[in-house]
Amino acid sequence: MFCYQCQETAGGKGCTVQGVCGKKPDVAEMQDLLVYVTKGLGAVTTQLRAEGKTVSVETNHRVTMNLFITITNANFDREAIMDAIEETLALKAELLAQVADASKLPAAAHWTAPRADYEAKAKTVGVLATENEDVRSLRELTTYGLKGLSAYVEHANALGYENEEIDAFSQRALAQLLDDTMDGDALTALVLETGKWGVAGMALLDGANTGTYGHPEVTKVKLGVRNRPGILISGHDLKDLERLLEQTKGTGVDVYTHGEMIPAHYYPAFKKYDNLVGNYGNAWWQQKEEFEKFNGAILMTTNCVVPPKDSYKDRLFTTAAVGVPGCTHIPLVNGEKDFTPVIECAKKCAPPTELETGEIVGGFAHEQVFAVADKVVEAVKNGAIKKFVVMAGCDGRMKSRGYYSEFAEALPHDTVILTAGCAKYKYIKKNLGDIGGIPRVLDAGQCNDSYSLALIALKLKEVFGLDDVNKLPVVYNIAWYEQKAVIVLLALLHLGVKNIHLGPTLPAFLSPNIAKVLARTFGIGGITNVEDDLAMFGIEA
Ligand code: SF4
Ligand code: SF3
Repeated sequence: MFCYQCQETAGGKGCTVQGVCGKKPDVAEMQDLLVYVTKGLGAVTTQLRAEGKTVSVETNHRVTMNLFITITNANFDREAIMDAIEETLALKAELLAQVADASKLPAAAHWTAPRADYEAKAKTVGVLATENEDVRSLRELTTYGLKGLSAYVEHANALGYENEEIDAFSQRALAQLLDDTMDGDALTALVLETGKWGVAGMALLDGANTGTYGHPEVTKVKLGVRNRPGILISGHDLKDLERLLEQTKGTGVDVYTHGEMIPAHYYPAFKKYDNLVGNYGNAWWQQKEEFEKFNGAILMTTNCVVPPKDSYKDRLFTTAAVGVPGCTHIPLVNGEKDFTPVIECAKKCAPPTELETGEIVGGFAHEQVFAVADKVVEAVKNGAIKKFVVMAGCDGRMKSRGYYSEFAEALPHDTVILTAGCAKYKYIKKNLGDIGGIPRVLDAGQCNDSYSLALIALKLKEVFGLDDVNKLPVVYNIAWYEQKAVIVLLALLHLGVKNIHLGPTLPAFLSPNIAKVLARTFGIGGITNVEDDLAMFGIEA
């Protein structure tokens, strides 16, 4: 196997024996093959569109789901991935028969085989099949961006929001990744175009979330527990949370959020459920200890799942793109999901063991910040706020991420942290105070709500009458881990944001040459230590 798509890749180079995430070679291979057949499907649908034919919503969903399955920490179930390959091949064959001129289609568009032959093929279509390291780097940068984009689009689709243009782009881009005539310049343009559609994808999801559940508002989220059995729901899918809350009504079972689900509390529509108790625990990587202590049922709606310990494996349920061998998967049937097995499991469990008490404050998405824009602008003008530091992104298990806690604590009192994603767990419980009533940590929500942070920056640019978003007193110190962070980064580049610093390490999939190009063109850089980085960002400690 060879995988280098996430920040924790072995030795900062690539996982070759097994994934640091727990992904085994036989699973990694099937993910490679799933990406390959999905590229083939993309070539077929792109040709159909070129011939003026319509591509169904179901086909678009197949593509996004396939890419989502291969995101870091989403699916460890080899059989489930093989099922996805088999279904994709069947769909591809059906669509291929509708193509008038198949002469220019790449080999992946034609490839098909019985299940027994998947393994042999998988070994030939991985990341290293592209020999030139710069071409490989640009192809993978695009692929990971598309994976992140697909995850966001899938959530919007779950709420009934579609955007055929985004799907058409993703599928065309997948097809172009098979095209050996694409040179460095063409691939670089494709990377940047992926960022453009990343903005569209995040806007689609923002519209889906706010259109369905209202605009996030400033909210105090409880951290303690109640004395009833509970279900812990994790991941990013708000539709699954809504279904679960409806189905647990009156059952005596409480619901708690974990990790990336915490921003659900900020939406008005979820406030009416009195069994939505609070948030339990921290970011994804602490789940082994926290799921054990939770005692109840756990529902993983998206990444990030860690291969579970036996102590809670029978209480762990998956749905949508997530898969863990041996854990019950709740399917979507006729547009609905039946969470009865999860609820019945919870009823037999002890209440959660309390980890902490207190509360945290969040809900600073774009509308909420726009509502207090006058106050923010005044604080900037009178010098009470000197800098905004965007610290959005992911958390992870590497010790070096302690940097982000230290950095947040070292920031002077005239700075405000803008955050989104699970990166916030490094400082959101630290009570960093407020500036004239504006909290010093403004949490917009999930990683996709980095879109909100971009809108806030654009609004500030307008209010201050600036011609360039980079003239704002905003700096970017972003933590990344998986491929959703890649699409967020590409989206920010598309919006013209420069000098973004990425940590704790730069992506292994950036070859030295491509890293140089990104540094030269966009000022992208890494991090070093808190003291030097504060100086680099022009912040006086
Ligand atoms: Fe390694 Fe990350 Fe790939 Fe897992 S997802 S195999 S940790 S690079
Ligand atoms: Fe976190 Fe996986 Fe990236 Fe959604 S949940 S930000 S790591």
